[in-house]
Amino acid sequence: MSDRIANALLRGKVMSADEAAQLIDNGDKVGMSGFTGAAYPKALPTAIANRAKEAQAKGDSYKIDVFTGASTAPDCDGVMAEAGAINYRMPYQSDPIMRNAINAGEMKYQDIHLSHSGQYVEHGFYGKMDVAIVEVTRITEEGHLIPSSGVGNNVDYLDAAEKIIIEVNSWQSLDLEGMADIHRIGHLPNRTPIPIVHTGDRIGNTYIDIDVTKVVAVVETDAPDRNAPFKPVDEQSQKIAGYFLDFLEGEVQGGRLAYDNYVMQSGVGNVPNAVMAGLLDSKFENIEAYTEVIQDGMVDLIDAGKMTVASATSFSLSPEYAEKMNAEAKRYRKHIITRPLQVSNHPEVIRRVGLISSNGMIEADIYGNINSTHVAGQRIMNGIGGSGDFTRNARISTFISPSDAKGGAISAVVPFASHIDHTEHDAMVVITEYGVADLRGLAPRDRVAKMIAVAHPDYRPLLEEYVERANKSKFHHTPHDLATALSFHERLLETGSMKK
Ligand code: 0RQ
Repeated sequence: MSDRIANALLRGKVMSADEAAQLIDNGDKVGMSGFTGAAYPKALPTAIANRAKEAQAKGDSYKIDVFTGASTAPDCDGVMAEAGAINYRMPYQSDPIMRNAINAGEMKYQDIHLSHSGQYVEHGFYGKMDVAIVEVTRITEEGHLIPSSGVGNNVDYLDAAEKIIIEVNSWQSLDLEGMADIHRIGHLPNRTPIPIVHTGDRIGNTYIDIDVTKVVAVVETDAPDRNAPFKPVDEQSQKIAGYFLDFLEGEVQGGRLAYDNYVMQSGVGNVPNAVMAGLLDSKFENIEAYTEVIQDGMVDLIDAGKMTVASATSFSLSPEYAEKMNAEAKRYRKHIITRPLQVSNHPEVIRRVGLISSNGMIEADIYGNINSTHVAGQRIMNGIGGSGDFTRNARISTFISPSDAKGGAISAVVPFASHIDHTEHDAMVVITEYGVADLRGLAPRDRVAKMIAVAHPDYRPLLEEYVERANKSKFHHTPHDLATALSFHERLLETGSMKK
């Protein structure tokens, strides 16, 4: 194993996770690797959770602030949340235990645009960063770090932290070396353009250079990334995916897209997977992804020769595909680039490559405002993630979602979104299993009929009733009846259903 630690100084820092956790103090700000179940530290989170439990048993407190790239896994966010080891968390999570702790007010969470998170640390918005804990696949002789299955905010945290703890994970393939493209966007006021013109451009190093004197511990691990298997594609997802593909076809027919210049960004989940399965049999060729995470569907598109390049910051693969990636990383690295989050999600590049974004949502309102994060305006689900980075800067932004949730008790189309992540100025197209609401070029009142047409039929009469009331307003640009604008959500909280 120590052949993965080629640097002599860092080889001398090898210790157990429990020993390394002793170097993290109560109240520390800790930047961790980790992005959608990949590349997160496998050993330190449990050691930190154990420290918190030991402290609590003695009547003391031990809590840290945790910064990552995005969500992690049960053996990272889950164990630390369960132990009450976290005071503050940013920028994204999707762990059920952590979500409950946040919604119960037991820990604090700031859900922010992923592209902002690294630079907020760099700019000192959080004060000093005490520790960076970063998983790597290998340390070179020079002390350079070879990223594992994701990059996320690692560069920013390694640069900012006073102490560095490295986890060297032998489960991660050595053939991942060469996949990462590490470029620093530079410090203000001397930032220069990011020289990515095409999604596949490589502009940096395959390693992260660090100040090795900051390394206080190196911990060896061999645990797999804990990505969850995808749900099998169901009929509803297939319908939504079908409408999305029809939409793309319409763009080709309208002369706004060609079969060989589709650049995709895709959120993760059931529907995006169905979209990618649909693309396998479509006329689209030479598809490129400039996105946040590499998913199973993209791997299939690469294997089928349909996708030429996928640029992202991390993997988000099922366990089966993660094993396949590890076994065949040498082949895949010709098609896959992992970049720092500040590059993968950078507005400048997103705007330049002209991608079509597609993300999930909690709800949309009749004017096209999108809520991605809060159920009934209060209960956090996951977070905005990179959806804002992509939506705001996409050539065409789409949201794809079932028209209802929780067995029909919740409508995904509501009079007024109870929390707005993506405004009506950014969202262009909303797609459900009832069709496509193409809102481009439409004044707010002209969007209403389109949105109601993609709502679940059970909710259309309630939405029509609302519109009738709203239209009595004396203002006719974006009419609302403020007294009942949130009535769907009120009913949900009172009765468990948005239905009357
Ligand atoms: O809950 O798992 O308990 O059944 O949300 O919903 O329909 O499976 O869809 O997995 O795409 O998630 C918005 C949460 C949708 C996700 C959200 C409940 C539903 C279910 C999952 P259960 P589905 P998805 C960045 C991409 C923000 C971040 C983002 C998300 C669970 O897409 O977190 O876009 N997005 N990142 O029942 C109550 C509603 C609901 C609801 C769904 N209206 N009210 N619960 N659910 N709608 C870019 C990348 O490149 C990755």
